[in-house]
Amino acid sequence: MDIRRKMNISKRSMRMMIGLLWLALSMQAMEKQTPLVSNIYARDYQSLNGKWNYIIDPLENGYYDYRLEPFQKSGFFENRKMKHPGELIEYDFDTSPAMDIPSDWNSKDEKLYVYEGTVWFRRNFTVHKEPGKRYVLYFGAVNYDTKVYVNGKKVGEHIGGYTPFNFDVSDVLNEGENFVVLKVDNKRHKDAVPTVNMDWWNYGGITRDVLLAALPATYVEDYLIQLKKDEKNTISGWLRLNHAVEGEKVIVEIPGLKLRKELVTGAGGEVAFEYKAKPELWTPEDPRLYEVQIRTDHECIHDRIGFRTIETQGTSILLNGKPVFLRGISIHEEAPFREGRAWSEEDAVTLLSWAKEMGCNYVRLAHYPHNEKMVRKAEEMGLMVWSEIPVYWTISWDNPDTYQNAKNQLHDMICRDKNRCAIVIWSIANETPHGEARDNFLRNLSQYARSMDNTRLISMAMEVTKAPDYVNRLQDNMNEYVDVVSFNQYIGWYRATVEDCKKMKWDIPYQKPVIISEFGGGAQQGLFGTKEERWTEEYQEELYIQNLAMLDKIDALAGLSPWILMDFKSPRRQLPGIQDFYNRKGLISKWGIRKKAFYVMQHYYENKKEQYK
Ligand code: GCB
Repeated sequence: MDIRRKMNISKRSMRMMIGLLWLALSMQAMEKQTPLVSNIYARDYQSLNGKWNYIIDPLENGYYDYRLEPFQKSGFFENRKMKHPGELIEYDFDTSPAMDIPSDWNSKDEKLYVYEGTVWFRRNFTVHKEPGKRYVLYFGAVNYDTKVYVNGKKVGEHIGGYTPFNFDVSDVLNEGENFVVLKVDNKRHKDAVPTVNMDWWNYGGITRDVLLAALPATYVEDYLIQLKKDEKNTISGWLRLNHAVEGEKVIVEIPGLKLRKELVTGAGGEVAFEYKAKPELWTPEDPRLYEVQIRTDHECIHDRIGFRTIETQGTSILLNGKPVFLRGISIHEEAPFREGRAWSEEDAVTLLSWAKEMGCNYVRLAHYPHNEKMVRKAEEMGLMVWSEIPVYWTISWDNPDTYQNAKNQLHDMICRDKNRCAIVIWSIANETPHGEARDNFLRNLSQYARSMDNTRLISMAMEVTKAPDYVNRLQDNMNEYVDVVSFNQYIGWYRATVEDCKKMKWDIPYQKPVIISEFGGGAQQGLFGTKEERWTEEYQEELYIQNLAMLDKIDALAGLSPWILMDFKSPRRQLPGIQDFYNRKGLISKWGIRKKAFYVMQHYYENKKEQYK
């Protein structure tokens, strides 16, 4: 007997059920996030940066109806237009203001300066579809919770403000005119990553590039090319196509090494390879990058890849087998010379040139993955990189969704940047409160990072505790799961006095290299006085002099990244006339003026460079 009769369902309802099931399945298929396309800038793409119209929607009126049910139809994602004068439509992208993208909305519209909520964005664009091509819509980053619609259809969503994501939109693109609508929500949540509490501006919006890539039906989705672990004379790697095509021919060529390999993909659309080679190794002094080409019958991807080894031995960090001191500085993704988020190559060059001028060979990109241009520029300029996920302060350690979120961000950070030899450290957390749930969370993250990449070092910014007799003790169960023990300390600013630095001792019971991931204090650039007066350049200068002398007593000291290169916006910093919503611990002002302490660091690094020659 037919199942319909058995369950007493009419033919009509049966048809409706099948229809709904089909709709649900196809929506699911449509919304599936496409695995990240590696090295997107080397693909054939059109930029969707530029003017996007936007609608501020604090009540999420464009998403929910008046019963707070999500709209199936009639949401702002439909981008509707009046068809006759009697029609009621209470929004209009065409007559709404426009914003330059990439940007953060806080610095673009006064009304949005401290706004946290939903803003809708829309951009029209034209595509001349080439037969057989796949079209992938790529976002460098959007903060924080994003829903993406193309021509009124939802193509997917993404959580997290600092990592890239993309969707295959081929099936919803029209020949000719199209529109893309984003619902972007930057409200903070206790269970989010980062959580509600942080010391930087929660810049909302489409903060990095938007690209529409036109890819061949079968394309190289991802690849890795690097020195094989523990072997300086072997380059190894793998690549993967976007689907499981067996027998696809791929050529990987490194002309500078006269290497050319013809490969054939296996059943999973993947292939691994190894070359015997003797590349000149990448160093901060000579940041050699090799042109790499990956060719199939349908595409040619260019990359520039450097080769180096990074490891620890006892309390030393070895770069290419030689001890190196990480002469660093911490940097936020904060724009120099204007308000807002940094995102462009020009921003990257400005910030990194300042680091170079200070004598750095290393930068800590805090507290989240920075944009890809920043990492690539650092690599070209000879700066090693610490890259970090925003597992910051008091995360919801017990919540499995929070863990999954942190893990996704870790995954996407490593996935995007695994070919960047400049990155030497993946950092999984910053200043997190001790406890069993936190230990489990971080142990799992560390193991996951290692399973994805066993060639780099793992660290996290820990904290020291105050013990009697001016002893500072580092005690953290996570020591087992990091290669480098790093910690932040603010003696002379939040704790003790600058004078006390002279008496401080260290108790660090781990046989691992130590990086001081943060130290520092605030000064308002141009405010001069005595070294006893807070906020003066002299106070900050003296704090740096005494901290450096104090930190140099740590036997295992292998690097520093003082807090911070440039002043940055933070709602936690309210002191009128001094802070005005800026964290003033920068060694350089927002307007590019070096404070006195900048030169203290510069001098210290000159000496360190000599010592490690
Ligand atoms: C820290 C945090 C950093 C803050 C800094 C400060 O320990 O890691 O995000 O901005 O202190 O200025 O207090």
